[in-house]
Amino acid sequence: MIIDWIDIPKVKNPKGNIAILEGDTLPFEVRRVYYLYDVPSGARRGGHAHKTLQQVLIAVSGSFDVVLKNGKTTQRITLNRPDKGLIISHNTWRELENFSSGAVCLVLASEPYDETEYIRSYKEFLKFIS
Ligand code: T46
Repeated sequence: MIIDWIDIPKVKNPKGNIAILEGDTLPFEVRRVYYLYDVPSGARRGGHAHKTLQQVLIAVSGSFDVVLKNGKTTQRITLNRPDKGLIISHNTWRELENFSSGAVCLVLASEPYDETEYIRSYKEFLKFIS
């Protein structure tokens, strides 16, 4: 099983909800935050793995699909709830697609950006994890 979730604690209110990420809600210390937005319909993101980076993806608005591969199993999941975080550990190939209009993918990452830590070829990925 590749898919692993975090239920993000929230304070519900008829005037609107608050989802809170603090303390040990996440399985790692957050060292970078970024988000994908204005993704055109039909665009595909990802298509790579990380050697060490861990991330949590949250659909803070709209929806999109994430395909995860570990070399043995492929799983597809739709992210469409701002109170659910998808944990993607290192050594996991990810592809993001089917972004709805207005979708925002918030990403909490365990490390600063480092291009040398990406594996952008699926062939290399299979070699790396074998
Ligand atoms: C991931 C998915 C969900 C930076 O300069 N700093 C950054 O922190 C990031 C994330 C990207 N960039 C640069 C590197 C490329 O020149 O932005 C450009 C686009 O990056 P990339 O093609 O990697 O974007 P995505 O959406 O395919 O992937 C990103 C993350 O890179 C990746 O770790 O898991 O979002």
